[in-house]
Amino acid sequence: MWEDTQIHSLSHASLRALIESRIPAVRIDNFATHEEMQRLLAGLLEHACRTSSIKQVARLGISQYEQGVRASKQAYFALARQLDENFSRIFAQSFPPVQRLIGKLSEVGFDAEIMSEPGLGSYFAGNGKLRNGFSPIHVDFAAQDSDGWAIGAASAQLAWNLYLRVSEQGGELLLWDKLWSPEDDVHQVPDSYFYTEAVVGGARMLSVDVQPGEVIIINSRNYHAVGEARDRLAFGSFISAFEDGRLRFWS
Ligand SMILES: O=C(O)CCC(=O)C(=O)O
Repeated sequence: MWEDTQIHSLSHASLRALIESRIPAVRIDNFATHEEMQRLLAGLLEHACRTSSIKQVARLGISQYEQGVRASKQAYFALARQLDENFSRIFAQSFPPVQRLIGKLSEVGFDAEIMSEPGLGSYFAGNGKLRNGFSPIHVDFAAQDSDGWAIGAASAQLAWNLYLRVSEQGGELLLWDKLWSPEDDVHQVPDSYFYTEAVVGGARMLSVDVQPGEVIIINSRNYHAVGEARDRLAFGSFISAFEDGRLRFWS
């Protein structure tokens, strides 16, 4: 349960509290300059491969669930190698957001790096998400669906987003003080990863107006949603937290 409803600045203690779901979110202001963000945004829109899970979100990149769990591990890691090349070029013309965040987590005392799978190499980490519409209530927690993948052994999962372009209206990030547990699945909408509002009935909710240039990190096992948005572009990935303290990035 949250100890307060504040968004905390990044420190070892705040990130630890987020991993334990004791606070709703951690914010890093001024993560990138306007110029860096414009270049990243342009590079992603022009050069990144596009995939999607729902029509409201064009994913500029790939996802372990869509291209991995629903296809195969081999397919995901083969794509990951292609995208590493594609994205290195985009980052060379803008800046490397994943490595910048890894640096910031290391500075506050975490063992942070990109996730790897024994025998298959590094996961892909860092997608653009171009949103037109809303994302209903959901969680992102690999232990739910990733048996046989190293991320399935994580004890907690975070999601971070750098907001490159925000919606003129709406597009708020909605967070609930409730963690997913298996018995919640009676509220899951059939054939989707969304849940009906009954799943968060009675839980505290925080609405966050996201700002361009900031990074917000959430515990993605907490129920969350995004309000109706136009042309909202966020860039981010998941971070698995393991019992031994390792933080590992992947998408
Ligand atoms: O874009 C956001 O603010 C959060 C998006 C989201 O649902 C997620 O990262 O899982």
